[in-house]
Amino acid sequence: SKAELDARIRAAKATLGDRVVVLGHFYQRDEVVQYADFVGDSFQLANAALTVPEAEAIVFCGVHFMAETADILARPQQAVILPNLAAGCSMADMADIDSVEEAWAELSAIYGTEPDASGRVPVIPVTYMNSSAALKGFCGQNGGIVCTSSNAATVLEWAFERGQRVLFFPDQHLGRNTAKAMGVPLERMPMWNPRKALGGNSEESLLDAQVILWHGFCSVHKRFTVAQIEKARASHPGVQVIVHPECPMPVVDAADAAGSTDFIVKAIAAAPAGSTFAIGTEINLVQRLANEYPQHTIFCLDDVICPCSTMYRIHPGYLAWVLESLVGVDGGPSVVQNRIVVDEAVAAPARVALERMLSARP
Ligand code: CIZ
Ligand code: SF4
Repeated sequence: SKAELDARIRAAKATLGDRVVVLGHFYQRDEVVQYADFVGDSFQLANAALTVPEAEAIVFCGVHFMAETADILARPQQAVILPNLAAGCSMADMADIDSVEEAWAELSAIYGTEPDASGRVPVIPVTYMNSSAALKGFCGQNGGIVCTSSNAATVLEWAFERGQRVLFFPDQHLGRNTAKAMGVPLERMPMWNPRKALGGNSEESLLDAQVILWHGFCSVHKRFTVAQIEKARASHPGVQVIVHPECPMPVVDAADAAGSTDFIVKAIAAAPAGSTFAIGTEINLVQRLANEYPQHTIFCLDDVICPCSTMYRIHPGYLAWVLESLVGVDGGPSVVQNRIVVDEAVAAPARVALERMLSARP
C-alpha cells in the first residue's frame, strides 16, 4: 500500500543518512519528489550531485541521460542509480550515435575538414543536454559543445565564432527556436535528411546552411498548439503564455515568452499577486507551480493531462527497492542496483563538451 511504501522509503533513507542523496527532476510525480533531497532540472541536479562528494550513492529520479550526466560529473567512487532502467528519453533516443556518425561522415565529405580564412572549422556539433553520453562524447571529440535550454543562444554564439555552421542535436525545435531568435533565417536551417534514396538534402542547401537541425523532438512538448494558446487567451483575458523552447516554432511565436524551466519558475516568482499564466510544459511541474503559488492562477495549456511517460516510470516502488538494497536486505550486504556507468573513454570527451559549455560566456 501507499502508506507501507512511504514507511519503507523513509526508513531506508533514515538508515542510510548521508550515504545516499536522492535527486528528483521537476517532471517527476509528487509521490517521488517528496523524497528528493534536491529538486531541479537536469543541469541543476547534475550540479547538486557535486555538492555531496561524501555520498556513496546518488539515486537519480529522472531519466537515463540525466543519470549518465551525473555519473560523468560525479566522483568515480560514487554510484549513480536510476531506479527504473526503462526510464529513457524518446528525444535522446532519436539521436543514436551510429546515425550521428553516418551523418558526420556524409557532411565531412561535402564540407571537407579545412578551416576557412578566419580559422573557422566547417561544422561544430552542438548537442542539447537531453542526449546520450555517447553523443556528448562525440561532440567533445569533434570540437563541439553541450547546451541546455537556458544557455542555448550563448552556446550557439560560441559555436558560430568557431565554425562556419552548426549541426544541432537532437531537438529540432530548440535548435530552430533559438537560432531563429538570433536572426538565422529559416531557409538556412535545413533539417538533416539521411534518406538519400528518398531525396535527402540538396548539396546546395547544405552548403548554404548555418544550422543543420537533427530530426528529434520531445513527445511531451510537441503536443502544444497555437489553438490551445488562442483558447487560453479567449477564456483568460490578460493571461501570460509561457512555453518551453522544445515546443514547435508556431507555438513559441504565439506565446508571450519562451524559456527553460528555470525561466518559467523565475517569471512566475517575480509576477505580482493575481497574475494568470498558461504554461506549455510538463504537467507535474505546472501543477506543482500552481500549488506553490496560490496567489496566481496557473494552468497547463493542454487540458488533456500530458506527463512525460518515461519520467513516470520512476515509481516509488522502485525507489524503495534501490534504497533498501543499499541498506542490505535482511541484514545482508549493501547492494547497488541499477547503477549507471559511463565508460571513461566516453566520459572524458563528454566532460570536455560539458566544460566548454560551462566556460562559454554571453
Ligand atoms: O524536457 C526536458 O526533459 C527537460 C527540460 C529537461 C531538463 O531538465 O533539462
Ligand atoms: Fe525526454 Fe521530453 Fe520526457 Fe524530457 S519531457 S525526458 S525531453 S521525452
